[in-house]
Amino acid sequence: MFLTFFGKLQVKLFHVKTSPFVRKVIACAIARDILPRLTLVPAQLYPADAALLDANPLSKVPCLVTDDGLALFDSPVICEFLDSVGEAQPMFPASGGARWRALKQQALADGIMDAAVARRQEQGRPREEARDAVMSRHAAAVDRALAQLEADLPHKAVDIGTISVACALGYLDFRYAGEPWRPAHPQLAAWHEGFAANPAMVNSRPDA
Ligand SMILES: N[C@@H](CCC(=O)N[C@@H](CS)C(=O)NCC(=O)O)C(=O)O
Repeated sequence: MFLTFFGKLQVKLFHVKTSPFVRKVIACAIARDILPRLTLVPAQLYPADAALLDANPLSKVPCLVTDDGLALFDSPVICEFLDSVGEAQPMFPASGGARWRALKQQALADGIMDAAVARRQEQGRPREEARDAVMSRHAAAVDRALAQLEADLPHKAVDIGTISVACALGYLDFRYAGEPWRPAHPQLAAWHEGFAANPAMVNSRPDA
C-alpha cells in the first residue's frame, strides 16, 4: 500500500539538525536516493512544540508524518518504513545472519546515542552525587559498546547497522570532542574514517 501511495507524495520529517537519530534517518534517505521526498520540518524540543506533540506523544525527534496523517517513530521504525519506498537496495537485510548482525549493530549504536545524549543533558544540571552516578553509568555503557565494536568491527557495506554505528561515532566527535575515542579504538577509527566518506554520511553531517 505505502509503496504506491508514497511513491507520489511527500512526507514530513520533524527534524533537529544536531540529533544523531535524525541524522540516521537522513543518511538512510540519502543512501536510498529518496531524500527529496522528505520535507524537513524544524522542531523545538524544550519545550516540545505543539505540532511535534500532536504527532509523537513521546515528544522526540525523528518523527515522520505521511500525507494521510500516519505518524511514525522512532528512528528504527522510520528507517524501516523508508526501505519500502523506491527501488534502491534496502538498508535492512531481509533475513539470516546479515539481518541479525545489522539489527544488533543498530541497537548497539542507538544505545551509544541514547547514553551520550542523556549524559549531555545531565551535564547541564547542577552537580550532585546522583547526577554524577547517572553520568558515570552512561559513560561506562558507551565505553563498553565501543570496546565491543573494536573487537567486532562493522563491515564496509552501507546498511542500517553500519549507518547507525557511524552516526553514533559522529555524535561522539560532535559533542564529546574533548574525550577522544580513537586512541583506545584504532581499528574502529580506521573503519570510521573509510565509512565517513560515504555520501550518505558526508551529506548528513550536522554541520553540512
Ligand atoms: N529511540 C529514539 C530516540 C530519539 C531521541 O532520543 N531523540 C532526542 C533528540 S536526539 C529527543 O527528541 N529528545 C527530546 C526528549 O527526550 O524530550 C529514536 O531512535 O528515534
